[in-house]
Amino acid sequence: MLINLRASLAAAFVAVTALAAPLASAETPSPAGAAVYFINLKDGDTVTSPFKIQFGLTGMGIAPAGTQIPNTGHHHLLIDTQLSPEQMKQPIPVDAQHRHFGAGQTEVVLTLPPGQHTLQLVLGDGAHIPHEPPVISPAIKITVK
Ligand SMILES: [Cu+2]
Repeated sequence: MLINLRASLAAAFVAVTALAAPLASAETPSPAGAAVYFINLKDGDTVTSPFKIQFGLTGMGIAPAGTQIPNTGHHHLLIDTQLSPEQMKQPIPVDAQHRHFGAGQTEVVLTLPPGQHTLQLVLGDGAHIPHEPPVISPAIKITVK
C-alpha cells in the first residue's frame, strides 16, 4: 500500500513537472522596438535623497501584476544588482534590491544611502517574468549626495 502510494506520488510529480517545464521556459513575447527607460535620470547624475524616479515605456502598455494581456507588463527597478541569464527566465525576486511596481506605478520616490548606486529598469509580465526578448534599460550609475 505504501509502495503504491509512493508510486502514485512519484507519477503525479512527474506529471506536474512535465506540465510545468514547458510553461516555465515559455516567456511572454515582447514586440520589436519595445523599451523601458529612465525619464528623469541619466548615467552620471548626482541626486539628493530622497529622489523621484520616473519610468518610461514605449512600444508596450502597463498592466497590473496577475493580468496576462499581450504586449503589457509592469515595471521593476533593480538597485545595485542585475539579473543573471537564468534569472531572466524566472520570476524576478522580491526584495529591497528588486522592487516591483505590480499595481502599474510609473514612478517611485527612493531613499538610498550616500554613494554610487546602479539602477536598471526591467519590465516583467503578469507573472513577474522578463519578456522574450527582455525589455530592459541600460544600467545607469548615479551618485547620491
Ligand atoms: Cu513584478
